[in-house]
Amino acid sequence: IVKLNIDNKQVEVQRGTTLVEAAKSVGVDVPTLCHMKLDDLNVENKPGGCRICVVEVEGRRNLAPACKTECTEGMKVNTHSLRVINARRTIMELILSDHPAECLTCVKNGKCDLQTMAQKLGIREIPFEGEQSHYKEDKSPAIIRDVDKCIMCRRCEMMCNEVQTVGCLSAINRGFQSVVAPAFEMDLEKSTCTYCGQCVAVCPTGALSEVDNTRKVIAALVDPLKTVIVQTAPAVRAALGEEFGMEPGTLVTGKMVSALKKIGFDKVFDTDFAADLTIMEEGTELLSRLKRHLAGDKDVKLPILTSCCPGWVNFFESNFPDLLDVPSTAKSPQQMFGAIAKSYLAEQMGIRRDEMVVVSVMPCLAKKYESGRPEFAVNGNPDVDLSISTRELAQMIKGANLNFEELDDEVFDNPMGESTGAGVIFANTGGVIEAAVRTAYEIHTQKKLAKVDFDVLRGFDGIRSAEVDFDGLVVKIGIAHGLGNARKLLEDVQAGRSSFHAIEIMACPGGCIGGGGQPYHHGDTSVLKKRAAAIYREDAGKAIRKSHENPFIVKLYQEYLGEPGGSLSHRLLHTHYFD
Ligand code: HC1
Ligand code: SF4
Repeated sequence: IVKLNIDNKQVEVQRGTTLVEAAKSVGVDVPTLCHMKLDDLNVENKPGGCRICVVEVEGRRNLAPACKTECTEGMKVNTHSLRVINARRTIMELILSDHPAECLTCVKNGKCDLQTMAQKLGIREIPFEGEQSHYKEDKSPAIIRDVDKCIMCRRCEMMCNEVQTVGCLSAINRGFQSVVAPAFEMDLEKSTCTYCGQCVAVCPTGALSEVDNTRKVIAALVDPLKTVIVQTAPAVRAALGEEFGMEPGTLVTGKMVSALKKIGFDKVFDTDFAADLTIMEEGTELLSRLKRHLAGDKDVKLPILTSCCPGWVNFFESNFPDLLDVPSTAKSPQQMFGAIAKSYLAEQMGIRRDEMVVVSVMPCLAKKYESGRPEFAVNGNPDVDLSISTRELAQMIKGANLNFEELDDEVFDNPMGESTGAGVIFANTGGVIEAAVRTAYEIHTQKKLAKVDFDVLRGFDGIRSAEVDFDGLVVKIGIAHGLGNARKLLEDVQAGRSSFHAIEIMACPGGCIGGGGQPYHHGDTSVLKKRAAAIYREDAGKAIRKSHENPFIVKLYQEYLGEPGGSLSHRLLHTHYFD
């Protein structure tokens, strides 16, 4: 224990605590730009680079960066002396001297940490003439790097290297030329980037952002020759409200549907419907692999890995090319939705597939890339035409001048808007496998589950495991979220050490609720837990909670697909992977 004084407040902290953390513990907010601590992920970014957090420590000649300075016994700290404030203003002026003044048109306008800090510090002019470096914009199918706006905070590196272990981003060059970039300054598209978007989620400026598809969506909506339908991912409803000042964890399903209808979509459907469909296909595949395994078939691949997360698919395709036949071949719900919409639904609506535009609203940036994969198109016409993020949808709602908070709740259209609680919980880490278990258990045992909630599969630990008894058949389940955790489970599979029958992997911490396209959490990971709780509430309130009981799914198989895993299902709903 160390005792010190911060702004005339007595503080007691553990040895090794930094001043910024100690100050926070007594309600003193030391401003920071580069520092970011993600409690639930056990990572902290403190390169001490921006110097905005300098404070005055009695007896020391120089100001001390609070994020790098450890507390010592008897320290007397002033976090806002005139000397401190003056220094912070000068530091900010210096940072801005090497930053494009494009705030009005920047993607981060109104949400930029640098802009907010400059505003707080009352910066009115930039007295220094910096050497403005110019890099070319790097536009991938999902993410744009505009590194002229990079302030070298290194938060993206922490996410990419420590949390995701992708190792795509690192600091290059020196002085004014220093930026964060993929190796050899190659374009993101040519690098090992998975498009998970976790770097975008923590970037304080507009240096990393999503590809904006909102203009293309509006162009489709005003085209009289197009029928434009939209699907909304499970996680969007638990986060969209944050963009309108609502508390994290507020469910806005009905308002979201209402807003989409007012914006002008011809039909508003739910990705959750397709999540139920995914369970039918993936659950069947799990049971068939298990049965073959029990029958002594040595060629069967176990564990089966979930395959609905495109960041995760990108990761295993480039990092584990020897395991491409291990994941489920089921397409993701986004892609299953597109495939069914442009075949079955288009037929029902009496239109050609090229007259239909399928838009998806996703918490995820990798979904933009996934929808553009050539195998998910027929004669060049994609199953999903345009994917926008939760943030982009919020932008569209604001652009349409809708008063979101005041909107009445509306319900999804049918037939592709009906979903069960199992489809909803896809949004959370552990949710996909819980949904699969609810269905696989009942199909395998021919018995009704006494309780549909599987608390053993829930939680926030990066790697979790559980055993579920299928009436004598003990199914061993692994769960990982965050690609660094996924890598550990995958290395076990690769080395033949894994005893799991099924593993669920989601690329983003928390699962889709923590996706790279969600409202910014500004380092507060408790936001993710509040969204997760909201998703479980939505599930608990659903009349039907098991995918195989979704009446529209039952009808789809009866009228069109035949059996799960049958030949039409295989053609429309399954895929293969590439190294
Ligand atoms: Fe997800 Fe999925 S759950 S991947 O996290 O399987 O993005 O929300 O839409 O496709 O359903 C994301 C969320 C989403 C798919 C589903
Ligand atoms: Fe790394 Fe993910 Fe960002 Fe790609 S999107 S650079 S993998 S953090």
